[in-house]
Amino acid sequence: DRPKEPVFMPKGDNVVFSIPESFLPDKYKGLGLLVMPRFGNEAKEEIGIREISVPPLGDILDLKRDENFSLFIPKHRRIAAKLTSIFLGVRNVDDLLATAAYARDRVNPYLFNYALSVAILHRQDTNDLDIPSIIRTFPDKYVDSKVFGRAREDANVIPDGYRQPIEIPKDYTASDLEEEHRLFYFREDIGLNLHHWHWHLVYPFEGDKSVVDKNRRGELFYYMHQQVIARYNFERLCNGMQRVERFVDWDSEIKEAYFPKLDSLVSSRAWPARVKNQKLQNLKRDADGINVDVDDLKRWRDRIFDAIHSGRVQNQDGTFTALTENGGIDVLGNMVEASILSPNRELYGDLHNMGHVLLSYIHDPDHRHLESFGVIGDSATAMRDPIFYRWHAFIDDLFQEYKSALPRYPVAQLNNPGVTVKNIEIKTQGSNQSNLLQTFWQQSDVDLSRGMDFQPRGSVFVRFTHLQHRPFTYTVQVQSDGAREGTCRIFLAPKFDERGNPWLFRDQRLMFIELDKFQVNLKQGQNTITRNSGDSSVTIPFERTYRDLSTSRPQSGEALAKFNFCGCGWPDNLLIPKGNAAGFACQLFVMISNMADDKVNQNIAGQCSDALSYCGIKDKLYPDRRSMGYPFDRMPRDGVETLQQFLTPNMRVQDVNLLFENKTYKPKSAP
Ligand code: CUO
Repeated sequence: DRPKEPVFMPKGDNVVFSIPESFLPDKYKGLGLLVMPRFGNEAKEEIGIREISVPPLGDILDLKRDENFSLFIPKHRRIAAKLTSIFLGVRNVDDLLATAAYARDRVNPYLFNYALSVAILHRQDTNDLDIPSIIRTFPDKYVDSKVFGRAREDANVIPDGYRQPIEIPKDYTASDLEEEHRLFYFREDIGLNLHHWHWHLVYPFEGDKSVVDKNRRGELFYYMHQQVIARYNFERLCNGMQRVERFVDWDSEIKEAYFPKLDSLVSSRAWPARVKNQKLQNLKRDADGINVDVDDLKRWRDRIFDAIHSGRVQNQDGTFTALTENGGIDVLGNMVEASILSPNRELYGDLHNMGHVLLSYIHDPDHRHLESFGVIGDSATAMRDPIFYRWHAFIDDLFQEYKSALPRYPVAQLNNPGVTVKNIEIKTQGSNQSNLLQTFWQQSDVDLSRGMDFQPRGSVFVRFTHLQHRPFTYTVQVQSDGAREGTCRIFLAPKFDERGNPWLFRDQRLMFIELDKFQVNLKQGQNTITRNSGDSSVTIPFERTYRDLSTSRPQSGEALAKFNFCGCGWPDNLLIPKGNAAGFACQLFVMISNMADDKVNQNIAGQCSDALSYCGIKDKLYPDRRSMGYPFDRMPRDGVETLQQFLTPNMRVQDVNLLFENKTYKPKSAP
């Protein structure tokens, strides 16, 4: 809480840390003895910090407290890995607390928050500890900077309990003159950006191998971001736009601009804008230790294409490893991102990460204006900028190039003999019409006060507007010739392309967004499977996205514990794309695959596993043996041109209408 206030000031619900005088930063030494007791009197609970000898922080302190921090910048990654290692290495929770208390007022607040969060996520003895959502600590990364002026005013003048929520207009970053602005509700969705931040927190690409080396993390990097692009394209079609154009010509001007309207409370600077028609330029920023050319990016890209086309990668020691049918995508994911698991960072470089960096410094490539990076340089804010999607569409295309070279799934790898899907139906709450999905605007309130330093205590709520859908239920009728286990896989895609023509399967397969995946136990004969949209394996509930910021706090211990992986998950409010006011034609796809080829034998009891599709399960194997994206991750077998031709009896498709109601519901009044 309150990242810039000294550690001895009360935090959270009036907890105060009593720290040894020797831990104080120099400017409070001596003075500390005078000010600490004063704040101690305000607090309800006092936590004593042990005086231990903390390892030297060294170059971790090179990043000043009022600078911005980005994991994409190699120097920042290195010091983040160092600080994380320090937090991971201390013997017990008491020492971790002491080390954190010592570091907190010395280290850059963003860096401190990141390293401590990763350590808490990965230490055994902090397994059950709740890491606060980043929007609580750094609300400035998520909401219009105008809010903070008003919030300060309110907090100083109006007593706690009488303050009204400050309303953020739903589209504050641009006007309708900008076509790309139609997608503001997706790009700037707070829950979406929180998901992305949390995903990268759970899957760091640098640091101790024990932290980075997770089951199928390279493949999950590919799949989670592939789904982001599929979902973004879906939204674009709903808005009468074309699919996003891959950013492939790196010498061309970038026509889309982005003006974030965010100010950093930590650095007291505005996040730089990206004006239109800029070109990538070579970076030479000595202060950041960055010296990278556009040509470096091109060489890495070409070598990666070579590896894809030759079906093997060259390791650091000169040997070669084949990109195998199932494991190849994992190697490639680590190589493209790139993580420390890349087989050869010298040769294949750091393509995806450095793309973020080059784009984020496009306004000041040689640091002559002493400007920091733009929003695409931070995983907490990157998804706001349209260029994020153009860059990731290029990255995804690399993976698709590899996937399209893989053997096609023969019928035997798709069908589930004896199992036939007979019917699918969607029922939306409050509607009598079958196979209708409905979306609308909803307002919600969050409390930002815990991220606002040196303000009077008490809550400061802001009210923001986001997309939402009515809850719905799937009912699937399945005929089985015996008792069988299977995996029910549910996807949705637009029925027509941007010109209104029916799709070729080879293109439509990339438009399918995963809605749910769960196990079913079939009995012999007729089976009726029902499933609620709120149980989706893709999403986490709204309350968990916002955690203790929401007015409706999750109160049970069960819900509060195990937040760690649980904070990762697609926001429930964006499960269903927006559709449009006339009704947008979609196809719902349901498949019951054969469990014999899906099953991963492990016990996941007690683990948070309800957003497993994009996030995996903490400390466990990815709970589905199939390639991620199955059955749409490969080109179709010979002779299959349409979705209908692709279907085997255990699959079925249902037309669904996606209707948007252009009405805004106040908090608690949602239908
Ligand atoms: Cu998630 Cu480019 O990887 O942002």
